[in-house]
Amino acid sequence: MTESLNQSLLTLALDIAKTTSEILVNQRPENMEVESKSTPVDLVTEMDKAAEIHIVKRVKAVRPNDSFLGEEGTALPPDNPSNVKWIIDPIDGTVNYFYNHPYWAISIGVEVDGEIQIGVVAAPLLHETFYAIKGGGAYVLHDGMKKKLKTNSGATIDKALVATGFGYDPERRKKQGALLAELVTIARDTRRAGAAALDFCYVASGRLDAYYEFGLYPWDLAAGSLIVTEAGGKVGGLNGDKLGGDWSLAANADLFDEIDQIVYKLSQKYFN
Ligand code: LIP
Repeated sequence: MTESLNQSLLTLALDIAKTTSEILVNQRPENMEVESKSTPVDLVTEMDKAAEIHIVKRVKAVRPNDSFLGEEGTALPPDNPSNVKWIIDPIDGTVNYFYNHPYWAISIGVEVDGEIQIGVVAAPLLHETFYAIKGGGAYVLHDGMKKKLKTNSGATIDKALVATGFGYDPERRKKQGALLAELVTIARDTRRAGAAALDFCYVASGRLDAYYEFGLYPWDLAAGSLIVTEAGGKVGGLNGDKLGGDWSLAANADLFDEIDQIVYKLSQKYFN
């Protein structure tokens, strides 16, 4: 039963990611309305809201009792909730979208009975859709071709390409910058591209060896974390914590323990 439910949820999520991509690319206004959230540089555009409304509407049309956890909070709880919850970041990498910078994605995670079963991350301007089904592997669709995803292996921190991201609060960015300034002297190199969901997918596809960040929300990591684990990688918090707390870490399985302890020690130095 779970397998056929998961397959139908994946099919629906992939189709919704496709129609949402079409809206975000084809209807992107030159002068879009934008508001700020937690700080003046924490943006939400009219298209973030429009995309989330579209996603919720499409799901409700076929699954009216499902629940939602969306970054823009546009969905009302159903009267008689099912065991399925959609965890949505309609535009992950909003600042990039606002600047027409291609590194942004639609992230859709689907939980069944509280456990993530489906992850879909679509990057329309990069012509790639990453997806995974629990126990079924992780894949990327690129211009109609499907490729199975597998993380890197065997990296050590001095040969690791590590991504991270920053929050929107200046005091938090000060600490994040100080931690990165030390990490960059230890790792092969670092990247900060601005979309957590895609950073997870890049670990899953071997384009990064690891990705860590402080302060992610469930919608930033729901889909991407499943894609990493289904590609053979490992995700978690730091120092044995589960994913979903203050810290998020994803890495290939060989590197995870080493980078976990390095980032953990740096977090104790710069975040306390
Ligand atoms: C973004 C994350 C990114 C982080 C940004 C921002 P948003 O999410 O994907 O990793 O560094 O500060 O939080 O706000 O664009 O959905």
